[in-house]
Amino acid sequence: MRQTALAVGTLAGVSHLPAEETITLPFENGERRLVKFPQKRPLILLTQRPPQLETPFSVFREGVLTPNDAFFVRYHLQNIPRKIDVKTFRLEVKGLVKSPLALSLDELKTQFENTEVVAVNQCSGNSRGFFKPRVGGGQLAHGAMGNARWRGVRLKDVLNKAGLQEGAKQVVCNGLDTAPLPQTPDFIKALEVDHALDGEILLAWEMNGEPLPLLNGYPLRLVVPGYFGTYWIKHLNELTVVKDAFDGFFMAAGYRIPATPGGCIEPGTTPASTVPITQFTIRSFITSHETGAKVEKGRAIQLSGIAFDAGRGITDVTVSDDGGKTWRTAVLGKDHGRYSFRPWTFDWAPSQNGEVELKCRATNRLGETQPLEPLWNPAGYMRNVVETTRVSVG
Ligand SMILES: Nc1nc2c(c(=O)[nH]1)N[C@H]1C(S)=C(S)[C@@H](COP(=O)(O)O)O[C@H]1N2
Ligand SMILES: [Mo]
Repeated sequence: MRQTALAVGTLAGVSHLPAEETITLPFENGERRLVKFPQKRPLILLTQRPPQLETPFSVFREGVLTPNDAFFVRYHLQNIPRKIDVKTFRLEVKGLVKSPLALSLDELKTQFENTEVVAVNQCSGNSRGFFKPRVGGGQLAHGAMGNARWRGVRLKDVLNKAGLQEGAKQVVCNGLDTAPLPQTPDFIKALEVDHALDGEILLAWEMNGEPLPLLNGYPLRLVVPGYFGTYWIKHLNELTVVKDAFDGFFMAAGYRIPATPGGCIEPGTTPASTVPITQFTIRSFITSHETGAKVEKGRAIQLSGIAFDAGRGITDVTVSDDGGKTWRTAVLGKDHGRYSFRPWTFDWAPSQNGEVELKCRATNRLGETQPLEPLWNPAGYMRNVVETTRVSVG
């Protein structure tokens, strides 16, 4: 199947829904508008220019894969591509390589083995709106994550075709979006060469069986399983192999966490030193019910949800219906691969009237689990505390 240039419309085509189309997120000042962008259903608006859209949490009830039209959108720079012609699009591979490449999408698809992975893409700041004390940055609820089946080729195969030269240290990854002003840093990320060659990272053109939506990186993006979204460069058109650690703004200043074992520090303090953020911490969510839901006393129902980690493998999810005093084991659902959301279910018959605190907690193959009390860092990254869903039984 040959892809033609995608008619995406322009961002001038954004339609604003009537003002009553709002959603209230479960933290202070959580009132948000829902806005419809091209190829997207109405999503929670964070910013218009650049587009930053959050997935309404109810979407995670629809299934283990997040639909493309509901998948969250994160950009940093105002100049995002509005229309891309795949006929002229090239991925350049340059720098410390033996033979520089400029590959069309067709060449990528036909010259390298195609492969797929189901993997979670999650923004470092997912759930930032729950941080106490509050931190600056997009006040996100839990919808800056999504799980999709990505199809593409291995970054490793493309780098090996170019041939790395002696002394290669990092692969610097850049996309078509640019900064509005010369003094604004471009959004560029770097991967360690060992990571880039480990065979897990994909250059993907397809998401859930369809070409990537424009706002999720059409025509090509990096998929870095187990790593925070910041590395998943969209509209990827440049890979530059370098011999020194890349020191662009988004590696040297942005997307860094305290250099402490869990990347966290005492709330309200400043870290002594920082390191770039890397892999996901383990998380789980109840998706069948949201805070405010009403359930019937004595009537058996099923709670369901998702768990994920950096790819170690979820081994266990437990559920509490008494605010964390006692825990019982949930049943794990189909395994879509170690980087995917892992669904789980739990049969429950609420036995007491009134408000009930439901919680779930995941554990992985390494024995890592979620903290019962929230951790904190100044950028509001990597939240993974056991979450609470308050339902009323009556
Ligand atoms: N070109 C480009 N790629 C990018 C970004 C960006 O600003 N520009 N943001 C990154 C960040 S921080 C995240 S969380 C993910 C979000 O992916 P999505 O918009 O497809 O959900 O894209 C990443 N890739
Ligand atoms: Mo992000």
